[in-house]
Amino acid sequence: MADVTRAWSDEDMPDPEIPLDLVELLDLAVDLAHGAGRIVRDRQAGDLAVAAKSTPTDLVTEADRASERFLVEQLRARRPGDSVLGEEGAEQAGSSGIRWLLDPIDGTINFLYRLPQFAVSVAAERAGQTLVGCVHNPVSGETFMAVAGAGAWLGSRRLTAHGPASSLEHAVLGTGFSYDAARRASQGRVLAGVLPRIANLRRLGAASLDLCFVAAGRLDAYYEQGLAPWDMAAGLLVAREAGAVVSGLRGRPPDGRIAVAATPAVAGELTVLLEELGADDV
Ligand code: LIP
Repeated sequence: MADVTRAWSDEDMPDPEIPLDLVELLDLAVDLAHGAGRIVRDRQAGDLAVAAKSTPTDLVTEADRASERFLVEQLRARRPGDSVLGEEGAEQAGSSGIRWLLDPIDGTINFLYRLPQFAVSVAAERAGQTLVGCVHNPVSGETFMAVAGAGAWLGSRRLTAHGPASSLEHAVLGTGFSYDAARRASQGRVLAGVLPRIANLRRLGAASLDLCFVAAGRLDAYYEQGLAPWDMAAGLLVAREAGAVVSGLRGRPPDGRIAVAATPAVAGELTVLLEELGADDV
């Protein structure tokens, strides 16, 4: 069992009022993400069976499935009363009130192309509120973590979302695109309106890591339409707990329509621009 308390060095130790059950949930999330990360890294070395899902370009590999099998088996053994929802089809009802959202490989296309930008994303929620989240990149070894109301960390470093930009025109922004061609065309139209208003764009290929990069000050902002709960739950909590402004548009929370995370310095301008461009209607 990973000992996440080591992830928080003494001076960064969060408020001792944090309920032990949240510490235990995070400890488990980190352990699960590291375990699945080892499986994913080992499978990448071999030949991979690949299949298409919603569209010919929405791919799943047997490494995605092996990672999800591991996560579900571990949860069944260690928290049999919890519910589970996983990208590759895992769905298990429970009575504890806790639900785990699992993305066994977020950034599957990067994984297939051996681009070292993919992650195992694990989050636990209660009544729709994310309690803990962990995003682990098995290639870089980086582990992003957060506890609701207590903060966000990269390893033992406490995170605060303060990218360099003081305004949108200086911002480096991340985004992503759908596996559906027609939706990508609409996303492209929105992006055409965004590009002249920002400094630069990054399409890194894994929503969970993109959100954590806003938390770590590696991006000033990120938005994407059409994300699933397992893509964004853990990363949104990391961004929010690092002090990023996390939202949808028009006063809505982040959801499958659109999820936005931005530093306080650029959030207001970006939200107005995305609303003007109808970014939540693609
Ligand atoms: C991916 C997201 C990415 C998005 C892709 C896809 P997957 O998740 O992380 O941000 O642009 O369309 O949804 O499919 O690799 O788990």
